[in-house]
Amino acid sequence: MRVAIFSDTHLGFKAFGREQESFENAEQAFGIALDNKADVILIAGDIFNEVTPSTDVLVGAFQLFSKAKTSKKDIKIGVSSKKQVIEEIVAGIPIILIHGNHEFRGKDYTNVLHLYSKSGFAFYLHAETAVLEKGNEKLAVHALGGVPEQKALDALKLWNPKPVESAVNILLLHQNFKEFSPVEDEMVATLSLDDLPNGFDLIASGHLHWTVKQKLGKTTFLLAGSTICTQMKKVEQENRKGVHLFETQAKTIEFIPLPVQRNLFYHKISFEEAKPEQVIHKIHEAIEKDLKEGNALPPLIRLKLVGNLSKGISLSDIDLKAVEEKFRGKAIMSVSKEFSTTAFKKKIAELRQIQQSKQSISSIGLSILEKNLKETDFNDAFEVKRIFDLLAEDETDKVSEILSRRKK
Ligand SMILES: [Mn+2]
Repeated sequence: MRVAIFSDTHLGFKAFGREQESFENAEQAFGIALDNKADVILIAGDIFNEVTPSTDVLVGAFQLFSKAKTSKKDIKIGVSSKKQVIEEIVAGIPIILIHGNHEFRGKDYTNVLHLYSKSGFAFYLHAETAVLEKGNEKLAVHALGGVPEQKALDALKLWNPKPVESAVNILLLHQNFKEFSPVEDEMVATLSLDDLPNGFDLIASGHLHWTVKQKLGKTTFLLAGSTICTQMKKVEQENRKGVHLFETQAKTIEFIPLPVQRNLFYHKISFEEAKPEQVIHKIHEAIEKDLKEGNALPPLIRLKLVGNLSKGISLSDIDLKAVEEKFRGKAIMSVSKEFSTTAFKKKIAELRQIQQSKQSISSIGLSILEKNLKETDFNDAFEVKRIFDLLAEDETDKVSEILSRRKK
């Protein structure tokens, strides 16, 4: 059998005026699956961008799924879970779905994916196994929808899927993995590749929007990646969006990229005491270069600006309106200004110096006051230590009396 796998279509994603892109890309993905004569289509979660998609988006998904339903091919599929055993012959090419974190809802609510399984357009599985038969070949798809990351390890252990004997076995997930996460935090990932069960031919996960394929013993592990770029992560820059075709007999995976897709360019530009016009110039330069390399679709350009600005220049002095205007319709820009200000750096350095000299709290306070006064035109107008001690004792009336006496 030939299995088409893709993920994270995020139907209904519409940031930056890209309303049609999730559908255009998903349509290409279905096209690749059908043109290459896939026997089954697996989508590993985040099919929709919202928990409760708009009617337009729901109808759009019905249109997409119906392409597979009306494709001529009869395959036998049986779904078994603790709750039910369904055996049926489906018309067309079966689509198996799991929910992602974007569709995830608590027990008390019906998930949007139920709509497509109840109407016979797809099989929505959660902690269930579907067995597909074509001639005398068997394929078992074990599927677990996305669960909150801190519960993922427990959920997988509790479900404890076992490969079906005499079948090719695929495990489908929608989770993060410690190996692909820059931070160690159980809210971000509890699963590690070592926790994955043995005996499966292929373990494919959605959620992370880039593709990774690697061997775990005899098992092939696949991050399916998304069909649309929603976050402009650096790792997505060299990573094309597309469909994976898994051959169950040869156990090979072929990746077919979507023929039409936006380029993503990621830049981290660092500055040293920069003036606004220098920052703007660098941004122009980067975008012009990207546009030369691009294809017909306006590219996504992510600019991360770091370092520091020259003295007295603040973030609001970097006005990007003219740049945005110039490249409107030619590029989709996202700029993050992450400058650290010189003044702030100086303060940190001073505090560190004082802390290292291990002074008492009150003497630290006095030295900060003295330092700050030196930067004004105070010119030793009063006795600093005396005023400081009076303030420490809450003698504010006396302090204001001394200070106003000075003025006269
Ligand atoms: Mn996603």
